Amino acid sequence: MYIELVWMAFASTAAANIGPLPLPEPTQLFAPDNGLLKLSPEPISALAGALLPFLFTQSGSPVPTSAQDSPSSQTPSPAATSTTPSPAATSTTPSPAATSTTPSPAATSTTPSPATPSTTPSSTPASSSGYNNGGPKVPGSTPSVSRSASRSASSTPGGSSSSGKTSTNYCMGAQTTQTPTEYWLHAQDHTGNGRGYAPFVEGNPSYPVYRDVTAYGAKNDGTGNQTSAIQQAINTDGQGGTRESKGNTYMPAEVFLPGGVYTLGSTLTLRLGTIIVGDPLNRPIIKASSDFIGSTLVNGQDPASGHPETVFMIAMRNVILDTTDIDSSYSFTALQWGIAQGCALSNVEINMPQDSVGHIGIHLNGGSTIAVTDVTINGGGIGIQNSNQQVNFKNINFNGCRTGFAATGGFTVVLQSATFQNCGLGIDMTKNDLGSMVVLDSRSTNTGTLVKFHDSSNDSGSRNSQIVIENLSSSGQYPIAVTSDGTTVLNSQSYVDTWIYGNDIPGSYKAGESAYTTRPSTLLDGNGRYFIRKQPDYSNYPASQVVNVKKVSGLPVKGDGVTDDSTNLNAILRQNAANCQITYFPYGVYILRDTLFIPPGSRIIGEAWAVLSGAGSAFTDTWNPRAVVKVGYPGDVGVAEIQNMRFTVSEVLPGAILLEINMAGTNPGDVGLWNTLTTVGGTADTSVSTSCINQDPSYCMAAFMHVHLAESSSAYVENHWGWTADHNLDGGPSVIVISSGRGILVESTRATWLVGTSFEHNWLYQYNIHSAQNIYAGMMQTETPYMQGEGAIQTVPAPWSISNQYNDPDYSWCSSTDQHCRSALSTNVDGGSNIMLYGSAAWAFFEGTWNGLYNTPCASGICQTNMMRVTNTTHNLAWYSLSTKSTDVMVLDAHSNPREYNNPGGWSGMIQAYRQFMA
Ligand SMILES: *[C@@H]1O[C@H](CO)[C@@H](O)[C@H](O)[C@H]1NC(C)=O
Ligand SMILES: *[C@@H]1O[C@H](CO)[C@@H](O)[C@H](O)[C@H]1NC(C)=O
Ligand SMILES: *[C@@H]1O[C@H](CO)[C@@H](O)[C@H](O)[C@H]1NC(C)=O
Ligand SMILES: CC(=O)N[C@H]1CO[C@H](CO)[C@@H](O)[C@@H]1O
Repeated sequence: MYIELVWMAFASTAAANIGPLPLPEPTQLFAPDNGLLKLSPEPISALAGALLPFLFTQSGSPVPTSAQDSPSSQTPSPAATSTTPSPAATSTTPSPAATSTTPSPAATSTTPSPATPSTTPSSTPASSSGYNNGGPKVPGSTPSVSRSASRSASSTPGGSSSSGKTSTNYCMGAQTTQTPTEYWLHAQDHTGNGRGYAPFVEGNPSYPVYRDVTAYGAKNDGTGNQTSAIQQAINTDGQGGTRESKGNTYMPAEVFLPGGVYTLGSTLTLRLGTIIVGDPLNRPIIKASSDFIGSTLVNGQDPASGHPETVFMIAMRNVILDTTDIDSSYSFTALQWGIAQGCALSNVEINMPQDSVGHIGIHLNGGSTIAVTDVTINGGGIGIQNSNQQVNFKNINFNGCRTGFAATGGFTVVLQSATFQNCGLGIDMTKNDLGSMVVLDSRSTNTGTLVKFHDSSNDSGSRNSQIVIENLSSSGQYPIAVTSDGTTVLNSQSYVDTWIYGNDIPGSYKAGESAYTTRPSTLLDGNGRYFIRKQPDYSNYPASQVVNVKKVSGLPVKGDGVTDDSTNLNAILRQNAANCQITYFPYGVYILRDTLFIPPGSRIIGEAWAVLSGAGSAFTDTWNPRAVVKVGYPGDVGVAEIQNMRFTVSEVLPGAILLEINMAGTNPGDVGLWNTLTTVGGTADTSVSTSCINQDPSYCMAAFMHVHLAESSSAYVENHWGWTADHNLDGGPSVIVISSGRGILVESTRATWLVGTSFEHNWLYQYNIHSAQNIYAGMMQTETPYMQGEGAIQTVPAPWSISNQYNDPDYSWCSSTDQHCRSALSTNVDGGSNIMLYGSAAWAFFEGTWNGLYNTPCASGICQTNMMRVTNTTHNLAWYSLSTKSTDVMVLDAHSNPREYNNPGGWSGMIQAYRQFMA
């Protein structure tokens, strides 16, 4: 009660302070970014590998970002640089233009520029199938005899129905309208047999996965200084020691904050493998005291990992960060979030002083994370300052920030469903340190210029700061786009369909061109935006509706990394679906020797990325691959929500499909994944991490495929990392050579949303979008396996075989010995229609054999011949912001085959609008 009153008081003050005019535009007030980023850009995981041998022995090169390390840490430092451009600024950020390995091109005049086909609006709806059209749901427009159906029959788990379809659809729609007084997670058994159990923590069977900060003495009444108590809850190993510098995956900590106000007097530092969870019924406020020592409230970038690109497995959700008691002129950061893949930030609010010049809400100080979702930022000098390599920001609300989003580095950003209200400036790209920005489905109200940016149209060499704006609505008083010198290049207007500033294919660089994008209606919500859905927290369910899989009588489940839990878990999932109950997986490594079938009516939530791990002979036959986890049978319609889970293999399993989704929902998002991972090797819980040391990848064909979105599926996937490991996160050999067959196969025709996903180091491709229809994807990040290309021991497809059943690209366009050509495609778009892709970040770094040192870039500067491919006349393919590194042909499409050479920007090549197949 007290808390709410405090916040309401603040909110009304805030409202009173905001006049009809937007804040004045700031002058430059960027905080200097991490000095490490002065280095020429490194591969995402490179620094990880380089540092790994030292991970447990203090690397000696901690990132100098924590407040304690700063010389001015004894008192908050005034924002000396806030009213003048910071001289250091330009030299401390990476230059995306550092493409010294690419030939220096002559602009884009060498590309043909045929008439652009898509500059007129289409008056017909793009799609006639799907959710927005009413009537019974039919599986797309393809013939009803489905390949996936026949294929799936052969991979039916022994213990489950063998029919092609689940007979009953359970638990449709919303389940409860109650408002419980206690969050169900808090009410779980956290000390008895039902608690999370980390089987790979040696010698500590009572290691506490779950920590309630109040049990460590933290007070939530706004008094005192709670930093040390909460830090202790994060740090403790449960037996008097610390988790600090103890790796990523075997010692997870889910740290729960009940509602209330936690006042901190110094920086709280998260550790690898830490999940901060606030009570969503009463989001806890983490508040900087007025006498705070330091300049960062919460540091998510564990200093022990050395570089932001190696900060894996950190998450924070359901919290409010508050810096309103810190002088608004001081340089102060609410959240330092220089982190990597496998991390999550969701349902977070940040409150900063109004009219601030020095406060930053979230500072993504480097790193390589994929998604930041559902964040509201009030006040402050800068809402988000970003130099992360590639990020999908989704549903971000900037209210009264002097600058909403400040780009200080990185290569590509998708800003989806952002709102700017009462801000001085929406997006600042004047530093020219960001390659590309897509502003999608966003709204600007009473905000100054939406985007101020460096005009790279006449730059020689790399052209950065490229922009696409699509589906923007604006309250209209202020210009939409203005260049650094103040020239308005897109006037104020209430609506922008599509506007392009950057490399355009077919054609050449467009210095501001209006265009139209035809969106399939089935992908849209009621407001004409691409459908999005917030991660469910089940806060309206009483604890009695939540079933802990380790507490079901008669169906014992261990999660101990040894016992086969598949039979009992299958029974529990069937039972929970039938009873409309939520399935809670306390942390554990749940071994599956048979397929785990997730039936319609399932709601599954893990603690700290609970692990489902395939094992044994069911998954060894590469000619008859089987799903380790299978969501529905082809044709099933229902609810299947899955979150905070990791899917993996506990040994080399060439016939394992980690996750197969066949189910669709009645409504968009009924089948959804939030904050999930598929991993193959690299973690403490699998023998793949220790056994795969032969340089010949045929010795370690560790999984058939990460994820299959089958033809009848319709899924919403937010923040998923599909990683075939290039290094070990938690000890083991320093060189591992793992070959997983495939990343994600997307064959869905009904509607698919991929909001911030990544697939790395898979052998035949990262994304294969085959005969698919109605696909939305925002930010698809990939890396090519490090042991392909020139000098590779195995040449694609070897050691794998092309599977016609799974519609593999067959590389028949390459000569049989051309290893540069026979390197994994980042994204293969094969036929299909209505494929809407926003933000690809496709990186290649190494070739030949893998030395684990990250120090030998591809000899010619070009690792592979083709990065993307489009074939079989895809209809209405819109591909905005396509970034590649160290490839020759960016898109092999048999039309213009655009090359990096002609489209320099970003890490090496960038196409801001690829509209070759839009119709
Ligand atoms: C808050 O506590 C931390 C940890 O004990 C301490 O380092 C810091 O100085 C305290 N802050 C203030 C303002 O006293
Ligand atoms: C870029 O060059 C073109 C052609 O020389 C010229 O017309 C245009 O004004 C230049 N733009 C800027 C921003 O200098
Ligand atoms: C694409 O074209 C190839 C070669 O023409 C053909 O074998 C394949 O079946 C086609 N795929 C689709 C999805 O039509
Ligand atoms: C945020 C925004 O501008 N949304 C628009 C997207 O486009 C549809 C029409 O296709 C508009 O109705 C929305 O307002």
